[in-house]
Amino acid sequence: GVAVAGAIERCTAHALPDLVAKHHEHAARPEQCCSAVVQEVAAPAAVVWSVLRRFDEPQAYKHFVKSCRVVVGNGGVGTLRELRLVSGIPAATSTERLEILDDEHHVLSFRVIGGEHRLTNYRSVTTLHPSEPPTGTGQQGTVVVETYVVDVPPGNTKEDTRVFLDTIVKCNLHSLARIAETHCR
Ligand code: A9S
Repeated sequence: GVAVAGAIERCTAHALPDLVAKHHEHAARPEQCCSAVVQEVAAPAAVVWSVLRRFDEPQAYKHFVKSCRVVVGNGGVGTLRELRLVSGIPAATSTERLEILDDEHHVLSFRVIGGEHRLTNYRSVTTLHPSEPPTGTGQQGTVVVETYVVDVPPGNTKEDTRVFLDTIVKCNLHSLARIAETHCR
């Protein structure tokens, strides 16, 4: 899309290493919204990454996913997955493409390219950052940063869209944290 000067909203997670900060710069057009969610984890980045990087197994930590089938690829960039979602949410399926999988810098990005739901042009980027060990644990911690951009569905406001999607992303990252922390016990 064409960027309209002055009407562009930029979502940048601040205070990140330059190398990964650039991945979080989504330029949202006026009819889009973007946001950032941060989650602390009491487990080393390598452990968090081992769960996050499995593009073929999102149901390991995303509670809204009932099942996942890889339709193209082997888990690397370009892999396509088809999700079936749990009942009770306004969506049934989602087709998603892996855009970035950087094992060295701990960057993962995917895009929603189809499915029975109302999210058009959803793209998210997740990065991991080593942090101070949470007091008492003695082991390295991790800060997870996830940003996304999406079209605001017709009939919805930016604010509603952001509240809905932030809730889902927070749930996912909270669950990712609990699972990584369990791996370390
Ligand atoms: O899966 C994610 O990482 C993030 C989101 C926001 C997923 C959204 C979703 O899977 C539902 C939870 C089903 C909500 C899709 C693709 C559409 C929805 O409406």
